[in-house]
This record gives sequence, C-alpha cells and structure tokens, in this order.
Amino acid sequence: MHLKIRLTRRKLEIWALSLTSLVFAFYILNLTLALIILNKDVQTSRGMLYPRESETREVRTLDGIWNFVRSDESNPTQGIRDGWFKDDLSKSRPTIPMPVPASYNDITTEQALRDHVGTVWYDRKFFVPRSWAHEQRVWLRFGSVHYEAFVWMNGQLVVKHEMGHLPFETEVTHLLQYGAENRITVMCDNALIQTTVPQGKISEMANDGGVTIIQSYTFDFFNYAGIHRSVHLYTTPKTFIEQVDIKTNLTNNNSVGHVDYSIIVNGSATNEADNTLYARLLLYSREGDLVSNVRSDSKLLGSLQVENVNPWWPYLMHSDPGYLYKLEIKLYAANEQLLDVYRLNVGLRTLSWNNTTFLINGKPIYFRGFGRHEDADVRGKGLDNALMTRDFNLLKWIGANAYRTSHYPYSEESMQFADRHGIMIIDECPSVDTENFNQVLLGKHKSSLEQLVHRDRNHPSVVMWSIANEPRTGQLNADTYFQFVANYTRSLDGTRPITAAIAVPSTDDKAGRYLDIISFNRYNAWYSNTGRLDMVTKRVIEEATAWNKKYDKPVLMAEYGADTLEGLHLQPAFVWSEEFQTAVFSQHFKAFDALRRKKWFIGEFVWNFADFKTAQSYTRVGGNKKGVFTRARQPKAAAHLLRQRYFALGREVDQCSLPDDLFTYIADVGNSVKHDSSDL
Ligand code: GCB
Repeated sequence: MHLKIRLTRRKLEIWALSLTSLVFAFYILNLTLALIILNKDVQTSRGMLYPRESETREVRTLDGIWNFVRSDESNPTQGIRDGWFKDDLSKSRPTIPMPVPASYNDITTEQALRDHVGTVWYDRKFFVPRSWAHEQRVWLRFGSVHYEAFVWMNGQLVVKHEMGHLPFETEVTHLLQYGAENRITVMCDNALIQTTVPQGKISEMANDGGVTIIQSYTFDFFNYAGIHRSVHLYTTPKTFIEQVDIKTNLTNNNSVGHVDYSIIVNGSATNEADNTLYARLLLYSREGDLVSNVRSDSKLLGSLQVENVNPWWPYLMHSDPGYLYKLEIKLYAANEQLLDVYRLNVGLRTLSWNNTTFLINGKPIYFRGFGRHEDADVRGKGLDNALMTRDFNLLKWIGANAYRTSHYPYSEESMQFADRHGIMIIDECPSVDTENFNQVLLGKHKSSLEQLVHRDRNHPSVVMWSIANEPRTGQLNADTYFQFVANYTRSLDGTRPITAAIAVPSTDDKAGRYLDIISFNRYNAWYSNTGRLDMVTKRVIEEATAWNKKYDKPVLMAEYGADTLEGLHLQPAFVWSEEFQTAVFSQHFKAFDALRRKKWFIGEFVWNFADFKTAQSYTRVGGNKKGVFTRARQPKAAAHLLRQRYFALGREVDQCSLPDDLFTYIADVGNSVKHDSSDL
C-alpha cells in the first residue's frame, strides 16, 4: 500500500515536473519569438517634389479657414460609418472655423479640444479652373498632417497616410470637377499607441462622470495635431519629372564642383514611337549666369561640372555662406518637344568623416547649435512664415551654425531657409523614447526614415541623419533593432553620417556601434545633482570620453541645459533663475573647451532654442522652459552669454568676423579687461 502511494506520488512529481518544464519551454519560446525581429522591406515613397510653378506647372494653395468637427472620443469611427465625407461636414455636425495650417489644440478656449484624443474632421470647398481640365494632371499634396490622415475628394477616398511631420500626395485628376466647385474632406487621428512613431499609450480611466480616454506618452512635448503644413493642388504635364536625386562633390582643392543627378519620370511620351525621353540640365549661378549645361542620356542620369565653383559653406565658416545655384531641369521627348520644367536650388559641397573628424569641403566642423521644436503660442506646430523667419534671424544673431530637428522632421520651407542661410541640420526622424521594440514598430520606424531621406536628400544643409532621440538602447533587442534601422538608413543615403541622440549610460548602450557619430544628452546640475554647479564640468568630460573610448567615433553633446523662468533672478544662482541657466552653460563651456583639445569632440547643442509646450506635469510650469529664447522669441540672459561663446568659437575655429555689438562697452581700463570684441 505504502509503496503504491509512493509510486503514485513519484508519478505525480514527474508529471508536475514535465508540466513545469513545458510551461517554462513555452515561456522561453514566446520570449524568443518576441525577440526575433525580421528586417522586412518597407514601401518606398514616390514623387513629392516640393510644389513649384514653372512654364509647365501651376500651384494653388488650399490654406485658409476650413470647417472643423471634433468626433466623440468614445466613438472615433462614427464619421466613417455615417459617411460624413459624402456631403458637407456641416450637414452631419455643427462645424467651427479652423485655420490651416495650424494645430487645432490651442485655437479655441475648449479644454475638450486641447486634450482631445482620437479623430477630428476638416472640410472646405474650392474651385478648380476650367483650364486645368486639358492635357495635364492634378496632384493634391499635404506638407504634413499629424498623426494619421484619411482624405476624400468629392466623397471619394483618395489617400491615407500615417506619420506626422512628413508630406504625402496623390493624383486627383479624375476626381476633380473643372470649372466647378469641389469638396475636400480630411479625417485626422492623433492617437499614439505602442506601434506608432512616436509611441504612446491609450487607456481608459474613471473620472467624475464615468470613464474617459487618456493618451499618455513619455516624450516631452505636447502632442499637437491637425493639418500642420500647407495643402497644395498642383498641375503637371501628363509626362513629368517625378523625382530628382542630386549628389554633389568638390575636387581640385574645392575649385571644381560636380552635380550627379538622376531623374525619374512619370508617364510616357505617347507621341513618340520609341518613347525615348531626355533631359537638359542647366545650372545657373546665384547671379543668374549659366555655368554648366548638359544633355542627359536616355536613362536620365549624368553629371554636371562647374569650374571656379562657389561651394556651399555653413554660416560663419565662410564669408559667403549658403551659396545656392539654381538647377533647371527640362524634360524633352525625342522629337525635341518640351514636356516639363522643374527648378530647384542646389548647394555644392562635400562631406567626409572618420573616427575623429567630420569635415565639410575638407574643413573640420565644430557644431555650435541647438535642439529645437516647431512650437508656438496659438498655432502649436502649424507652419508660420513669420515665426520661421524670426527664428532664423535669431539663429544668426546668436552665431549658431547648426540645429537638430528634434524630435521629428521640420517643414520643407524651413529646410529651404537652412540651405539659404547656411545653417547645418541634423535631420531627425519622429522616433522618440523608442522602447518595446517590435516588428511593426521597426517597419514604421524604417518607413519614417525612408520618407525623411526621400524628402530631404537634396538639401545641402542636411549634414547628418538622426535615427532616434533617447531610444532605450539598453534593452535586450535594441541591438538587432538599431542595426536594421541604421543599415537601412545608410542604404538610402551613404553620403551623410548617421547618429542618434542617446541618453542611456555608455556602458548600457547597444546602438552606438551602428552609428557614425555619437550624440549624447545629459542634464548635469539639472536632472542629476540638481543645483550643483560644481558637478558639471568633470562629469561632461568623463562621459564624452567614455563614449569615445567605447566606440572610437566622433562625439557631440546633443542636449544640456536648465529650465529657466524668464524674469526670475536669484543671486547667487538658484535653479530656475536666469543666473542659474547662465552658470550651467558656463560650466559646460569649460568642459567643451577641454574636450575640443582632444579633437574627436565635434560639437555642442543647447537644449533648447526656445521654451515650448509639453503635456501637463508638476515638473513643467506652462511647458518646458529650457529655452534660450522665450516662447515669444525674446532672449533670456543666457542668450547673450551663448552669443559671445558661439562667436568666439566662430572666430577661433573658422576665423569669422565678430558683430560690433557682441560686447557692451564697460570702461577704458586697459588691456587686461575684456570690454569689446577686439579683446577676444
Ligand atoms: C531630453 C529630451 C527632450 C526633453 C529634455 C528635457 O533628454 O530629449 O525631449 O525636453 O530632455 O528638458 O527634459
């Protein structure tokens, strides 16, 4: 009997053991499957040249006041089910006026709209000229809608696009009514989940009235949404220049410039038996002189050469920065019939890098710059030409030569400004605080970079791609994930180095080995050792050195700073005061100067250019206040110090001249005191 019991118990133990092993094996299998990320292809972009008028093209903006409806948060797809796009929105719901471009969040006084989660609807009517009906095609193009857009033309779904801050377009030739009224309807969804770029979380929470939907995210800027950039209709001929890819190079001691081009055409010259097209490319100087001229082969690729070239130089690195040529591309059918004309600005420059240095036109770059945001009162992230122009004037006033488009692509108009003003751009995709790496996320992350490179590859101002901001690169599968993302970006454009702004300690990081340049973010005396101005300099030197030691690559500091309430003065310096921000900067400057001597340290970027709005939090007083400028774009005290440093660096590193008002006259007390620019 005893033996029988013992045997049964033994059997049970064996079963229990095998069951545990089975469960464990199943768990391991699941974990492994979750860790396996495959490097699948992503869909690539087409077309999307910036809309420009020419002899063969017309452009019309649809910017202005649109009609707007906020869906019920608890019923975000109602508009689709009920067909709100089939007729005027006002027939389905009462509408309010909404400016385009602009974020919708801060336009009204309603908290419900500011904090809305889910879908909103826009529509407007417009006429298309009768003349557009003939022998041409019409395209509808959005500069950006955040985050996801569905667009209907006269009730027909014409395009869907997921990813804020990037353009999309579609042909609408056959859906328009020419010489008559048309209606465009847009549904925009701002919901961010674990597989969107950037990531967020949606949850339900009890509130005083029942339950409500909460959007949370870890990134530190307000999730502004809406039609953020211009909406255009433009025409092209039936056969037209759809894509242009430009690569430039300088030889013979920067005296000869080369422009390698490749053109993709949409449509075919039906009038030509052999259908052979060719292009003529004419390059004009800024002064309007023809400096190079070439006829392409039938593959529509080739090269232009420019003698005595004026290279594109960054601001303060040359007395004539931002020199742009105008490239005129004329597409012909074999019978010499002119089919299409498109013009774009081209800056001729060459980039190279190794494990210590990043060079432009053979000259080492030392970045003096900012992390920024597209952010302003009322309009949020909406394109605003006045603000953009002011921002570039401030960048030049302060002597910056670069900024990072933290943490998403900025407007195409600002990229054109950067080309013209010689401001170097580290062009960042919308991946922020990336974590929980998974297959779907990888696909969208790669797609965001594909769209970014496709949009911005012809800008001389873009000198580096940033593939993420503060990704959790210490996590288990960050290694594979970032290997795929970095290699994919390199396959799209091998002419620019790749970076990511990393905040995990260098000892934990698994992504740096796939980058060309290491950027790190750190807030000494702010998030760590708050208020301790004596705990900055050495730590910055040590951390930068650790990154360099680990990867043997150039290093830059992509973020440092301190929140500063404009007008708060406390002496001695105390956190949040203007004195403290000034002192924090100064302690960093000492570190940067020590690091500059080590050669592989290539730049300093303050966080942030201007104050900006964030989600509500007890650490943010009306938003993030680390701006050197206020949200209204006026300087805080530290701006004047930073200006003196950036120009001093410009003078030392690039031999630039100094503005007359860099120093305020103090007293005539002899050579030992710095009292004007000549003392630098
Ligand atoms: C960071 C982030 C940036 C934040 C900043 C801050 O590291 O990259 O998005 O705004 O810190 O001020 O906390």
